[in-house]
Amino acid sequence: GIADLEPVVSDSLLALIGLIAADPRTDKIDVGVGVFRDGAGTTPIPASVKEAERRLVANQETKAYLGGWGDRGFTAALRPIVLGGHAGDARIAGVQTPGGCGALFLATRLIKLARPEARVLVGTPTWPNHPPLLKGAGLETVEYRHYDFEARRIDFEALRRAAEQANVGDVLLLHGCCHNPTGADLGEEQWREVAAIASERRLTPLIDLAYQGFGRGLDEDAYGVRVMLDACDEVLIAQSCDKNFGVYRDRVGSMWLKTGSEQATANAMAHVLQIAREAWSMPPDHGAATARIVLEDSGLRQQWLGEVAAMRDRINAVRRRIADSDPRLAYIANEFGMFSMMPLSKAQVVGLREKHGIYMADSGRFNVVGMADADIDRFCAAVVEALDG
Ligand code: PLP
Ligand code: TYF
Repeated sequence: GIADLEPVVSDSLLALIGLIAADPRTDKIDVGVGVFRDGAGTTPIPASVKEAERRLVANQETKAYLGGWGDRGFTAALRPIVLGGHAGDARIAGVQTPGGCGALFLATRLIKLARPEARVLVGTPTWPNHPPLLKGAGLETVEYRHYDFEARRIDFEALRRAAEQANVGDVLLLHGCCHNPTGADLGEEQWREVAAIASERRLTPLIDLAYQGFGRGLDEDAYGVRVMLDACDEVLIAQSCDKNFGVYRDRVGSMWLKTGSEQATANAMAHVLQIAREAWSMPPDHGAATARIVLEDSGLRQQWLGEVAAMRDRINAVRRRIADSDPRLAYIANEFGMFSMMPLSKAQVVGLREKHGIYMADSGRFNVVGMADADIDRFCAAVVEALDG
């Protein structure tokens, strides 16, 4: 019965939020959960988003249901940002979702529905929410090593081998950019190579695009998406606006599907809407409507592009400073996005918490921009001390 359920082993990232809150020290440093913070250490609502929200509240005349697709203007405005030169391809359709998680939910359930025997190739380590999502969908997974912990870079050979050994119809789960937790992204040539294998072996790429704009640039970060769309007839994209619009709790995202024909896509999307109906029926509106207003207004859009660039610039500047603090951390400058793994044991990670009030995940994953500018030197000194100790 309900009273006899086993206790849940909670997501350690989310558990960390509780640990940090319980620490009474005023100088603690939270590099745990992945939210962007500016130089002052706060997670601001971008000014373009704040203004769009004002307009939304002032002008919205009804909150009557929009239907399972959500705000069609939102997906239309997002289309060129995600798909680039493929935006005009009628074989690609997108639906609004509650965040990237909602998009991953739809994509994985669709795979299970269409090809129950398909296996999903997952590079390790990956975002801790990926395995439960895949398990929840009932999909079998095949793990390969994404990250070489000794060399501190992507283990591209392992990815290539896994893709070459996959069965026709298997799914390649790939982080579009800003790999979480390692920051180790594929380069352009590597994307092209994987796309060629996926095309030849008829694999379906499922690209998780949660941090577009936080790595090399808004367009550059979608390079992998575009190359896969060039090469493959069947592609799934789980997209999130929560980070690049700074609307995390509003749950804004989209799921995109490409098949070999417009008709097959339309048919499959009807199934996708059915899957959504069983989970949330219709996606929440506020954040998506806000993002639409930003994208449709040329002034707000320009302002938002600048705000995304500023977030990206801070990420890369802090990476540089950490990398420059010790040769053992130099690799951090070669990675992208908010996350990186410190070469620390769990005992060293716990030591940093106890001695310095520095909170990173047990794995050594830390949020590069979790700390304020004023805390960077202290953070680096404590990490270097732990590495020496
Ligand atoms: N995918 C990855 C790799 C993430 O890090 C996140 C972060 O939360 C998501 C998907 C889902 O994001 P959302 O908060 O939009 O559901
Ligand atoms: O990896 C992170 O920190 C973010 C936030 O179940 C997050 O992606 C973490 C865990 C989770 C949902 C979001």
